[in-house]
Amino acid sequence: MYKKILLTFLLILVSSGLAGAEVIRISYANFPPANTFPSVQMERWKEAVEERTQGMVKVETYPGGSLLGARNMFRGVIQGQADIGNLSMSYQPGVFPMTTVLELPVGFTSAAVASLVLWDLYEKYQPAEFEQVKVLTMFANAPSNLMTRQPVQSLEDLQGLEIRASGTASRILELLGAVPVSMPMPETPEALQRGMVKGLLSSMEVLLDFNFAAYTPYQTLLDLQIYPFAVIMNKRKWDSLPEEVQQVMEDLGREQALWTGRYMDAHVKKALDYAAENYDAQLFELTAEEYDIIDEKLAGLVDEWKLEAEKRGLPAEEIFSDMMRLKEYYENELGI
Ligand code: DTR
Repeated sequence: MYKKILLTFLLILVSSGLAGAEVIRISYANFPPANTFPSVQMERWKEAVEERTQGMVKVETYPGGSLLGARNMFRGVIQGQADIGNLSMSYQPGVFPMTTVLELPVGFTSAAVASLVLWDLYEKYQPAEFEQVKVLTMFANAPSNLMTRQPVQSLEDLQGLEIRASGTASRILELLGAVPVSMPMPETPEALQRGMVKGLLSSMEVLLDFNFAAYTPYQTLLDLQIYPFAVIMNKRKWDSLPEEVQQVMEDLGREQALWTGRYMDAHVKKALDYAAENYDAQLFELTAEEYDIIDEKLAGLVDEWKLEAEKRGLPAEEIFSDMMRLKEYYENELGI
């Protein structure tokens, strides 16, 4: 099958006279370091595109904020400072009213399911929040858990604790009695080392990828919200690409979402082993009663999102019920 696609592509290439065309160079900006999952997926996407276009396209990757940082990624791609950029919607509260539905604490149990739900919702609703760019793929991290410098073994331990988060996760911490300190992930290591925060609420692969296991050897199992990401391309750059190249990228959209989700889920397990082996990390669980109290305290977030989404002209009820339907479907489909 793959050989057939390859042959067809080569025939199109030759017939369209593109065979001798110049290499198309594309810059791809990312905000976290090269070893973190958003940058690892970037390298996989680069390899897939270069291979499937038979070298017609050369993707130059810029991890670690070396071209655009977390806070100026969206604007930077729209203005053409980078052809492609990877952004985390939670860093710009209010800018992405539709896709932040994925940040609600609705019990996602894996990044793979959350990534497919996010991608399908984006494809169906084509939200106006992304109309200035071409969206190449979307994905999510694994459910967020607490990683702290000191043990948090009860909700009482969490009261008044400064915890780093972003987007809806900051609101969640506020409702649980912690003190949220909002910042993009790359600013978290310094905040932890300087004692500005006592921990963070995010997916636990960062115990390995940012070596947070060294600073936050205590984890509390909450399995709360996920953070949604988008990989976007400058519209003028997209329009300039040959149709065959655009087709390769279109075909990668959903595939890359699932690849990244699966990578993330496997990487969390690796990170927990690393933390236990190297830093004697301890993973605490709360009591059943406390998990019920958390559900009660966070119950109002869904209505908060619906109200804001309706105000922004979105079919909130329809989007939310689609998300829950897709979540159940993919949990069964993927068996996770
Ligand atoms: N939005 C991010 C989610 C995240 C989880 N792991 C990483 C690694 C690198 C960058 C971002 C992330 C957060 O701020 O938690």
